[in-house]
Amino acid sequence: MRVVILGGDGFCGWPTALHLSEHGHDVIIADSLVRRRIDDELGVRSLTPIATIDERLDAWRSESGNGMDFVELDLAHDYESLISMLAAIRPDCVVHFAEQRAAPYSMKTPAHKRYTVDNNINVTHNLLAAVVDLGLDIHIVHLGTMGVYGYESVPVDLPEGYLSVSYPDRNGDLHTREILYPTAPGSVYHLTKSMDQLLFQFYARNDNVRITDLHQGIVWGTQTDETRRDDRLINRFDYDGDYGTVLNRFLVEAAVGYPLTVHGSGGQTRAFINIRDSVHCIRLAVESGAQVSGRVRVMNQLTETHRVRDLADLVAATTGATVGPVLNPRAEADMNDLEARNDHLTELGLEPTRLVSGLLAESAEIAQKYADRIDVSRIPCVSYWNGDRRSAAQEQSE
Ligand code: NAD
Ligand code: USQ
Repeated sequence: MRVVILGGDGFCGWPTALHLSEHGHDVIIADSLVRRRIDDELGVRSLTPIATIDERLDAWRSESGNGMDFVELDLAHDYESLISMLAAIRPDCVVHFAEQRAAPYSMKTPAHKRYTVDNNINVTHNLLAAVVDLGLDIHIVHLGTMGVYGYESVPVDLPEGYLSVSYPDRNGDLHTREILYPTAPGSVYHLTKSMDQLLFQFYARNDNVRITDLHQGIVWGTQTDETRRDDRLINRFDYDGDYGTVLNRFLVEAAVGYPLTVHGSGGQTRAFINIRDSVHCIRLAVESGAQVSGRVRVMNQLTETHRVRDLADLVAATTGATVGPVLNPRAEADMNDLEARNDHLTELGLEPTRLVSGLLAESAEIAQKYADRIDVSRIPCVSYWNGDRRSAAQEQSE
């Protein structure tokens, strides 16, 4: 298939581009490289030394014999170039990763909130409008998040996108219908993913656009079979207080002897998936596009759920690190349970890689290998969800 990857220079997009190319697909990457500029804004760099996009593409060409084209464009603001690109390529599938994806970054200041909404909603809507504008019959695969469901403990396994609801009419007769699962986003970033869902629902109904929305959990790890093949193909690894996600942060913290930063009680339960499973799931979604028609196909993309403090204990046991709870900068429940269905991807062939698989040790080794690139001053998370959280942090430091 001919596949355009929006955001194909990022943490999930780059290994996915390589994986799809390795599996015989003709891949074109579109990216504004804004994520690299955000590193500059924050004064941080990936733990792993990532090559420039040109070096990455050259390395893949010489390593695999497969070329991938690259188009640099701001998908949120350059609609005409998006139209020209899609009209010229006429892809079978577009995989959409191109959003500002860090919850702490989205909560830093009003400017960061506004950037996140402007960027994420515009990219998604520009893509949908362009597909209809050009009359393309293509499949869109979007990377959404498990966070759209929220983290209230519920007595059921979270379904895949839809909830069956029964309600009485004025005569007392019950009616049942399926609705989008009510969203409960925990950050401005997660809010944009909730809004994306409505855009998808509208365009699927109104214009028969074929869409798969992957509700992905927290991705951990860094390398895949393809990114390991040459140092210039190495994937990025974020560990700073804005972009680093919890398990990868704990591994980096362990590598430099920094107490593992468990937020609050650590009773938060979240969904996880290794980067290798993530790229495999996206390939399964792309290759099963013919199954999608009518309403948006929603698939939960996770392999396991864990409590944050259990992860800290696991990393401590694997590496000898200490655990050092910090005041939670986020406004979130201290404790929640979480179970979710992932039947769609399991039926398509997902074989889950569990945390106990040995890959945790591999990721810990990568953190150790590049420990001299770690700037410990960038580890604390100093993005506060609201005034109360900021005041609590200030009081504690006085
Ligand atoms: P990332 O920030 O590493 O990559 C995003 C890429 O999109 C970057 O290369 C960036 O330059 C590009 N981009 C952003 N806005 C753009 C624009 N306006 N025009 C062109 N390019 C633009 O993020 P990631 O971790 O690879 O996440 C990719 C997607 O997967 C996101 O939508 C995210 O919400 C979702 N996701 C990520 C995780 C995770 O743990 N990393 C988990 C669940 C879902
Ligand atoms: N946490 C800690 N210590 C840390 C960092 C985080 O205890 O040092 C806690 C947070 O308070 C939160 C949990 O760990 O309770 C998860 O935080 P995270 O930063 O690992 O993940 P999150 O902010 O939810 O975002 C990440 C990705 C996002 C994706 C989401 C999937 O950045 O793009 O959508 O995971 S999900 O969590 O399923 O919504």
